[in-house]
Amino acid sequence: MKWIPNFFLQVKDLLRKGDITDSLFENLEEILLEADTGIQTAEFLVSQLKKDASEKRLKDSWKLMDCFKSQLIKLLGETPVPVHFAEKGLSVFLMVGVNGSGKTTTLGKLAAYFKAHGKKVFLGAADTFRAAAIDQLEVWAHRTGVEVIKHREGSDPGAVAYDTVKAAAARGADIAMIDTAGRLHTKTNLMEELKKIRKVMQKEIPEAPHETFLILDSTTGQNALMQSKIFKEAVDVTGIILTKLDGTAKGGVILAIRQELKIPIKFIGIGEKTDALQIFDPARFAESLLGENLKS
Ligand SMILES: Nc1nc2c(ncn2[C@@H]2O[C@H](COP(=O)(O)OP(=O)(O)OP(=O)(O)O)[C@@H](O)[C@H]2O)c(=O)[nH]1
Ligand SMILES: [Mg+2]
Repeated sequence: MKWIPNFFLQVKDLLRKGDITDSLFENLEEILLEADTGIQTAEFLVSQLKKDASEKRLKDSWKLMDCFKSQLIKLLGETPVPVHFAEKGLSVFLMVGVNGSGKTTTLGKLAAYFKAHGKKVFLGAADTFRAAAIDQLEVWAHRTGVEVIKHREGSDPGAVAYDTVKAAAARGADIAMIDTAGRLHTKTNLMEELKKIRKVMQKEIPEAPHETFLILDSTTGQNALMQSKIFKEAVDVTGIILTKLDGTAKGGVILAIRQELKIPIKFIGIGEKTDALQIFDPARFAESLLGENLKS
């Protein structure tokens, strides 16, 4: 599945033909801001391009495309950051994020992805906030042919996480993935609840969770960035999964996250279907910018 961020197309259009002028740089900055890269990142990118243009004495705007691409790669890092697995035995992945960000859907897609790579996967329905959340996870488990551990609606999420890890380990699974609620029905703080889930699973596997994935909805733009800061402080996020990049012009948030938080983006979600998940590969992402012949 090929996905090209909206703002890439806009940048491409802008640089397609014409001279390098001040207003070109102004327009470029505007596109980046609209795409939610944040002021810091937009200004940084534009100033780098201005520098490149004057150092290389460029005249035609399309020649800036290569510079833009290499700046993107510099900003995002050259290679994908791989998923961290346990050295041996069970790897535990915790999914966190505000409600509606795409935790359960992403967990379903990941289950399919890992299963296709020969892994035995268990899912834990630790979003006990509502019965529908448990049902939704079961649908994904059924669809992908993996096991799910659940308790009743309203039960203790920590207990579900513990049982999932324990059952998965006992049955020789490779991966246990724990779904969590985006909000709570009790007065307990969401962050406290997540800390508790982590602590409880560590009774069974001290290194768990091997990954804490923060699921962010890219359509919320700069808001996603704010959320990351809160989650990062509370639960030691190890990787970000950015969802709903299909059909949003806000893809620039990818750049802001990398620049401001220094947490790697490990996967991106580009649709609701099982296969609409990609490993985030910075070089390929930047490459998609140059996918078409610019001079034509
Ligand atoms: N277009 C698109 N939709 C997505 C993507 N990921 C998730 N969704 C949709 O977003 C909605 C919310 O997804 P969920 O997975 O239920 O989100 P959640 O974080 O588990 O939500 P809560 O359980 O309420 O906290 C659903 O309608 C999903 O189909 C994506 O990459 N692209
Ligand atoms: Mg959910």
